[in-house]
Amino acid sequence: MEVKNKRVLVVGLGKSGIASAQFLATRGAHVTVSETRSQSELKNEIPALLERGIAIETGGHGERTFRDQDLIVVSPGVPADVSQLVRARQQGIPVIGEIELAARFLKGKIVAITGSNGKTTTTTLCGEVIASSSQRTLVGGNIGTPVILLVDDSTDDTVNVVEISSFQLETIETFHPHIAVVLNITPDHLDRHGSLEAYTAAKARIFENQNSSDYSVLNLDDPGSAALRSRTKGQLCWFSRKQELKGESIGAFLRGDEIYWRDDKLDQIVMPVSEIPLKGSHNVENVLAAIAVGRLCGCDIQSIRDAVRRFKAVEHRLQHIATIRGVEYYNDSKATNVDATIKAIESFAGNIHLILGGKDKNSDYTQMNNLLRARVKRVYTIGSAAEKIRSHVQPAVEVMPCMTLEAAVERAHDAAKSGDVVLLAPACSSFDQFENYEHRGRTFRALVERLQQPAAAAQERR
Ligand code: UMA
Repeated sequence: MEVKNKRVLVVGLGKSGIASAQFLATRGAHVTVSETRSQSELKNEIPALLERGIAIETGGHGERTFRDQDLIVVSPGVPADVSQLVRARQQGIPVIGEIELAARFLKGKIVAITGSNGKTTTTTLCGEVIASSSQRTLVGGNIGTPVILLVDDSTDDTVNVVEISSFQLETIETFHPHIAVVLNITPDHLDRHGSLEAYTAAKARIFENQNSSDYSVLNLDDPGSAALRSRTKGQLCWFSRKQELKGESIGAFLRGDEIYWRDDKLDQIVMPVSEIPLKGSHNVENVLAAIAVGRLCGCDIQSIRDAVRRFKAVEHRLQHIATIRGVEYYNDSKATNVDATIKAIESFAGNIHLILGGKDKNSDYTQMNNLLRARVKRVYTIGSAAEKIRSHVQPAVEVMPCMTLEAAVERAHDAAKSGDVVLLAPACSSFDQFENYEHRGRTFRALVERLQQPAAAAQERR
């Protein structure tokens, strides 16, 4: 793709927008960026862009800015139906996302991972599994490093392991993963996609450019993922915690307490489940998916097993923060939808003090009620979704409205007894009170660490 001397508009000045604008300017494009935030909010980002000769529109997307462009590159957080984009498409201007832009320059193979939950853990683990067999590996995407930033480091023998969201899949055209994984599909982002069907359709686009020399990795236990078998031309590879693979099927599965890999009608033992150093049955599924990817990339079983055993929980994903007076504190700030929160609760036997809330995504919180009744001692609500959550879950569990994360941590700390768990798994996005889920998770950690200080001082005094 030639961008030299082309007029390119980049929409949105977050991580993807900044990286795309810089990339395009370096390659000689005439770049403009358009962003809804004000100039003062972007005072840290603007100087470096101006230095590169990039024109900047802040405070909204002007109709005229979108005219007379050769190409528009949108950030994933910008909805596809923004009126200026709709009109640009009608005028025949190509509109692509950062992933598509990157795909046109990236060298090597692509392993792409999507799903409603588990993407980041699986992407990180796949990266470690493949790297452990001495293959050149780069990791990026929705996990936090825009894929466009991988381009300069990629070579023909690189395996690019990328986490891809439904938002990013909405604006692909030629993006072609050699291995595409859909971990699971449960309702998420319905505020943006409108319906579960539209959300599923966006996820299924990960297979759009695959052919019979590629692999599509699906979860046999998850109806949403398994149903996508009809939407791909790639060779199917399965993973399953609940069913053994038979016949011609290839994939990773559980038999008793051991994980097996099946290929060429042969079952090979990979490792016992007890060696997985992560909590929760959802993480067994993530590991099965990563083992499947590792085998499809030609990794030997011993290096896969070693990589899994060495793996540490990714930050903000059921991450153990501290034990204070016998109470365990876990940060699962990345549980930004109801299904992820259900999986987090299922990872503990009971006695949970659960912090829920943030920005609602049109979610149905009543789905948690059976589990809340069985395993949660009290729910502490925060953020703008607090009242909706209270009305949905109060029939099942005691609810304490707290407004802020700080108040919730303090109340939970006051109430929890030795053997209890304080769990941040909010089932909502964070944007009402925090910059993002990482900021929310870091804040939780800092609040918990603050609680630790008096405990440590008291222990010293004793
Ligand atoms: N903006 C506009 N116009 C709009 C909407 C937004 O100008 O109509 C501006 C915002 O004011 C903001 C910028 O666009 O300045 C934000 O762009 P963005 O939301 O696309 O955020 P990035 O910083 O580019 O981060 C994106 C992903 N964000 C989203 O999809 C919301 C990051 O995923 C990803 O790590 C990053 O690209 C690199 O690939 C985050 C995420 O929350 C983790 N993802 C969702 C999820 O995992 O559930 C999908």
